[in-house]
Amino acid sequence: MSARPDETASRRQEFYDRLAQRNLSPLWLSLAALVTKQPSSGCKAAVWRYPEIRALLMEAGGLVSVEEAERRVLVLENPMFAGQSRITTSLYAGLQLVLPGERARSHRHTQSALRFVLEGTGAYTAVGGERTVMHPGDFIITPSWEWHDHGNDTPDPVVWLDGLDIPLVQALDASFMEHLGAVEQPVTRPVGDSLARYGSNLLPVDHRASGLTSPVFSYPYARTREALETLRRNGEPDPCHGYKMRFVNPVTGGFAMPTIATFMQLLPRGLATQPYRSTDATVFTPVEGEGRTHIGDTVIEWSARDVFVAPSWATVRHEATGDAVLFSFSDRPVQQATGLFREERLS
Ligand code: 1HN
Repeated sequence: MSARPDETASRRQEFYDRLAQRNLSPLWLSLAALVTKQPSSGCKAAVWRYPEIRALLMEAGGLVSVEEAERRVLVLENPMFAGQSRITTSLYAGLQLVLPGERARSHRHTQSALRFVLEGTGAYTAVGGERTVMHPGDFIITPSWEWHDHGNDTPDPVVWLDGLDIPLVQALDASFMEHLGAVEQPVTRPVGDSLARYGSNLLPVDHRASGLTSPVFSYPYARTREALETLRRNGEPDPCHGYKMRFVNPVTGGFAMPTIATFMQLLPRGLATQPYRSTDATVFTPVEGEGRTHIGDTVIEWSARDVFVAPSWATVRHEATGDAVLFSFSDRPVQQATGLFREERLS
């Protein structure tokens, strides 16, 4: 074969066009982009500042009723994934507002959700017939396919961060959703029931593991904070993470949710952590304090209730200018279950 280069190119193009008509494509043109040497999604380090989003959320409160919206949420979209409702490649995040007197009607879906309370005390979310009362810093779970509705009978707005596995469920094409047909599910258990049953280092004597999600669906901040404080008194921080704990399902010791890992870490004032990277892109929200985080070449200055995201395999270093507490979540359970998770300490 001794064709001129431009002749070769045009014959190939004509061939590729015929392939496309039969829903075929040549792997040799896409292989390098499909199987990369390292994670290379478009996901980019980014930050959303609370005062700015809060103002926009309140504006949304005046423009759209909760009945119309179903959930009044501003979606945090990674700047590289505009229009795709994802903050990382696999996870969704949004800020939700429930105004005084409002009810967000009951529905259920196969997507799992976490709520991390940013502002407001005394609103509630109901799951499994039990209401849980929200305080700033609480981590609350809505398991897959459980009815859930929210209400706010306090005089103040409540704002929380939603984290869902929407892009994961989308990738698997396994989304189902339905409405209860009533605004609220019947309340069948008193406030605090599941915490007493499952969240007190005790389990009901005949409890058998069932379901993939922690039966403790609310992890109050007061308890989490106290544990971190005690750890600080008792020993040295981890060089990469400070005092970092993961939320667990007390029945299994595994992550609290099947698809989303959640963490809380205390960074003492002045601590500069050593560089660390992992394959689980992570969404952070500071609960207390101030600092900055280096994510690859990006430097993000943060204070309480901001939200920022670190992509997969980006090098992360935190610097706490005051005592700081960070909540974070990622898709680590999925990566560990499939043998994909990698992490590296770089110092
Ligand atoms: C949802 O059900 C809630 O129940 C929040 O509060 C955000 C985003 C996408 C799909 C369902 C909620 C959601 C959502």
